[in-house]
Amino acid sequence: VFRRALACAVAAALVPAAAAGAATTFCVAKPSCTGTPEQDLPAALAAAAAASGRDRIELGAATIPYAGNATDAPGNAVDIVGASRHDTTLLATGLLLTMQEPTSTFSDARIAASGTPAALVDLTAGAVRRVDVDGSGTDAGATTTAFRLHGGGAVLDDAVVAMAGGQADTAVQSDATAAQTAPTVSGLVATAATGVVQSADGGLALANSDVRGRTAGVRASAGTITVDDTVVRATAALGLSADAGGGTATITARQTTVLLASAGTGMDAGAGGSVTADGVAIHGTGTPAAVRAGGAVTLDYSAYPFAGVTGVADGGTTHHDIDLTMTAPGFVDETAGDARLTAGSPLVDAGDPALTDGPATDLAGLPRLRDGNGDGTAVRDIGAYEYQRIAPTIAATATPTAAGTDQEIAFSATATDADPGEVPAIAWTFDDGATADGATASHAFATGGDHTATATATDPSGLTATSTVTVHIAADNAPPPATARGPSLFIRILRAKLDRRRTFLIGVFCPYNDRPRCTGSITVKRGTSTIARTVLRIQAAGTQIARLRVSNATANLVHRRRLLGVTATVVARNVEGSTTTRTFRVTLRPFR
Ligand SMILES: [Ca+2]
Ligand SMILES: [Ca+2]
Repeated sequence: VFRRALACAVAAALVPAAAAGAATTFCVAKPSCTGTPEQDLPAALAAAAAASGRDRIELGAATIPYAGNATDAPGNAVDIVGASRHDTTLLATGLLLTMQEPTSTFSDARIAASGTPAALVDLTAGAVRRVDVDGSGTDAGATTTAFRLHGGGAVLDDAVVAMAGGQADTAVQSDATAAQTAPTVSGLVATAATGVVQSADGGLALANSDVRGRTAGVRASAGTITVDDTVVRATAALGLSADAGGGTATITARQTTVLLASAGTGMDAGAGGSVTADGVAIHGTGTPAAVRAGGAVTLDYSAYPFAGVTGVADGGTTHHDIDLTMTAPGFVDETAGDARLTAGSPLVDAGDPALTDGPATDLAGLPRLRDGNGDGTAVRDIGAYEYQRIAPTIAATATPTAAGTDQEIAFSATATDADPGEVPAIAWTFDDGATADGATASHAFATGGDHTATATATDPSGLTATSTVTVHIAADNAPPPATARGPSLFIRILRAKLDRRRTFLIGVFCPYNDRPRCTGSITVKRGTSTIARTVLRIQAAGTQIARLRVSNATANLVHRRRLLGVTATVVARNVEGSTTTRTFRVTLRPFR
């Protein structure tokens, strides 16, 4: 609290000094802007440099022509803000923006490159967020670097960089030196000849990214790159490669997944290069790790096919590694490039149990340190994604929720699961002891009162959820309410218990508005066999008590079984000839 109060006091003290020329807004290609219109980005940055205090440059939802490099010099604090990465396009045939002021920002725009630019954004300092690069329009032979990072703690966050195919281009290059603060790159989705490269003796931190390199995904030719919670895609290419050619170059990868295809190489170390893997999964068609002369690869708490490793002194045998030679990694959909983990994956909870620091979230932004196997201890998984082991949810319904005894009720349940690819199994239990499997079930209760049906969802990790629905069963064997187009009949089962003459009684009321009469029949069936039938001839606003007689054989069956479910169908016409048909269940009971 004291530090915060002090910071506020310092900020308050600074305001009067900056207020003289504070917060001027300049606008490029934005007619609705309330600030000062400027011709292009270089002119806007020059105007901001002439205005004291922190300024803002707003870029409109437009395609803005290239007007040469714009430089944000140290001391010129500015926020360059576009409409969005989809709405503001900056064209660039050469270097677009040089940022040197540590507190300046550039956000929410897209850069469309053409020609043969050497680089597009050059960051000595400052932060770039939500700025995409489309390099597909560059000329053949272009060696464009989308983002060039130096020291000063430059930040690149949430960028989608797609460079042209077949060229020697680079998404992100850092040449920070050991004396400078390491730049950080996160949320990068990159496709280029080289995805991310460190080329001086400083450091670079890469996290939460998805990098596809046509030649190499992540490469250190000097210095050190740390890679966390990242997917590297190596199709006929190198995934993580360190090769200093004289000095030293180091890559330390943690909780990273390398997907190989077309004879790619997951981890590669040449002269002076060392690659250290802790919690790294490597799988696909190719070589998981290869060491050339003067290089070193170290693997621990990692998973890869042991048989494919070449030149690693203690490959797989002495550390806590998992052999994927004969075991699948259990990705959600490896063919589609989805390396999230499923419940049965051997990578779940197979990371370093002693590792309790590091990033709090995985590549999907979900929590690290989850107890994925349910043994009570939360341990990091191997790879970029953490299996979450989230319980399913379920909601059950019944149609109808009120019915007569022995009337079939349709039960339905919808189960969901937040873990990718998990489809919970559904099972039903009814309070009369009956059971059923599947999302839907049909069941009739034989006795009146409230009854329950419970649906249970079970996911592949064994976690469950239940939902119970209550239905009311009318004890008097009453049929369901009417849905009529013909006469609005009222029907009541007056007596379902057989008498000595083997009869039972159903009352049918024909209402006044169907005058002068209703005519029709009642047919009672057991299965498809008719066991009783009588005709209806009811004067308007009158009731007929229909007496239905069953055979001796049926009466004996009722006597033996004590309860016999049958189906009664009432068909009644009014004088206009409109017909109402009503079918309902009747449970016959024996005389004795
Ligand atoms: Ca875990
Ligand atoms: Ca689940």
